[in-house]
Parts: sequence; structure tokens; C-alpha cells
Amino acid sequence: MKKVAVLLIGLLALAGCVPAPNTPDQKESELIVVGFSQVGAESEWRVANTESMKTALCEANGYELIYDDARQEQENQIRAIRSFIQQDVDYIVLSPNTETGWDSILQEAKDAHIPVILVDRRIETTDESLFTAYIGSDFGLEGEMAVQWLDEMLQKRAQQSSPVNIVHIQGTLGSSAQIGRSRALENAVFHHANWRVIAKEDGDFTRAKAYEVMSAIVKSKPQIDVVYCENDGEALGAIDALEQAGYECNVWNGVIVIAFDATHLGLSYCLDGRISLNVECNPLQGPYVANIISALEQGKPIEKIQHIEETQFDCFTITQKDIDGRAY
Ligand code: GZL
Ligand code: ZN
Repeated sequence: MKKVAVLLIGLLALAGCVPAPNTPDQKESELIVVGFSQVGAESEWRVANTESMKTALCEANGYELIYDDARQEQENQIRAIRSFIQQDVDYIVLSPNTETGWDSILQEAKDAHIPVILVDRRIETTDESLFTAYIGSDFGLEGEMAVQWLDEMLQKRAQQSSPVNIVHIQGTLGSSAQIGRSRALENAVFHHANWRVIAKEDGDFTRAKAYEVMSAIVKSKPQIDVVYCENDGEALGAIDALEQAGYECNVWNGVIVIAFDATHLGLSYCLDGRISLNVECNPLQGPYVANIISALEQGKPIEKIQHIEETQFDCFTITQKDIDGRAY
């Protein structure tokens, strides 16, 4: 219910004109109104993330969800947030496409006394009071898991000293997922004299863009040992281009393809060995957001920053049962 209406009923109740708020007949109408600004629909991961949010924040659970798909454009998100403020929603949930440029619009939300919950990706800000909570992945840890596995795999391939040619397909530049996953690879390359990045391109977390940039890279037929893709969609696009150019994608004597997300589609490529390692990135964040809102509604304390536990799968151990047992 809009806060103004609740305030009005409260004042009228004091004047003895209407039953006090929260009487049974008002309870049903008191949906918590949530404005959700989502990055877009760029990947299977994102579709699963949206589904999780819509399921958790549904009317049967006591919410009215106003959903906006920003098509991976920050200005669309800023416009959506301003609209949520004008509608005087009770909460704003934001998955910021990239990390910078949020202070001004989030100050407007703060001035309107609307709590902002960040989900999935983070913002860069000097004023942490501009958001109430963050729930998402530790992208730096995801990247560390990947490069640790790669280091061990290269030793198994007896490539701990011979040159290792790496193609790095980055996610949307400036997004938390890209920053964390890229930083881990860059640190590992710095610490391994024989690892060299022969190409680094922005794949924007989409299969199409990754196919396009990888098709350009393979034109000169370089020696490629590893392709580090910052989500499943990019890995599939890169593999399309690699296989069309005659490259084999496999862990022992082909191109080692590394991916993030561990969606059903990505894991099916892992099962057939075309993706060597897939690091999980859990999109099922809806219930976590609902728990945060519920705690706030009850005036309970909440953790400001919450990371979701995640694992990894590789072509040696993944089974169809693993895949069938997963929700996305
Ligand atoms: C990660 C999320 C990323 C996914 C991509 O939490 O921000 O965005 O890894 C998605 O699939 O596009
Ligand atoms: Zn090492």
C-alpha cells in the first residue's frame, strides 16, 4: 500500500473516523509495493534471475512487483528508478548494469525515504547509506576458483612452463561480475610468466557478441590454449566460432574453455567436454530479497552485504544427474 494512504488512514483512525490500520479487512489490501530495475534479458542466467525475483515477490506472497527491463542501459534504469519514486513504492530493488554513476538517483530515492536493495551486481559509491543491503555473488572469489583450477590443469598438461596463449572474453565492461572475474585472471597472468593474453575483447555477456569477437580473433589462426569467458553465453558463442574455424574444444589436447554461471545450457557443454570448467553463479536471489524486505518490515536488523555460496563443475566430474538436479 502507498505510504501516504497508510498515513492518512492512521490520521483518520486517530480522529475515530475509520478502523485503525492493520485491521483484518485492510491487511489483505496492504501489498508491499516493490519497484525492480533489472539489467535486461541478455543471458540464460539473467532470465533465471528475473524468474526468481518475480516468483518470490508475487502477490500471493504479499507483494505488488513493478518490473522494468533496462535492456542493459543505465539511463533506462535511472528512468525506471525515478518512476518508482514518483509512484512512491515501498522498496526499490536494483541490479545495476555497471558500477558507477548511481549516487545522484539513489540520493533521490533516499530523499523520498525509499530503501534500495542491490541485487546481483554492486555499485561504486562513497556513500554506503545510499543502499540498504546488497545480495549477490563474490565475483572475485569466482574468478579465483577458475584460475586456481586452470593453474592445476595446465600443470597436468605439463604446461607449467611452456607458453600458454589465453583469449579473454570479458563481460559487460564496468559491471561487478566483469570486474571481479577479470581481476582474478589478470592477477594470475601477472604471477605466471608463461601465461600470455593474446586477445582481450568485451563480449557483453551475450552469445552473439562473443561469437563476433571470437570470429575476428581466429581469422589469423593463432595458437589458442585457453579461452576465459565471463559467462555461459559468451562461452557458447566463442565455441561456435572456434569450432567453425577448426579448433577442438577439450581439456586435454584442445582449447580449454572456462565459463561462469553454470546454467543448464552451460553445464550441458561441460558434460560433453567442450567447456572444461564452469564456475557457478547463483541467480536464485528472489528469496533472499524477500527475506531482507520481511526483516525490514519487522524492524529487524539485516546484514548490509550478503554473498551467496557457490561451487564449480568441470568436465571430469559433471554428471547428467547434477544438471537435472539444478533449478536453472
Ligand atoms: C552475474 C551476472 C552476470 C552473469 C551473466 O551475477 O551479473 O550477468 O554472469 C549476466 O550471465 O549477464
Ligand atoms: Zn601457478
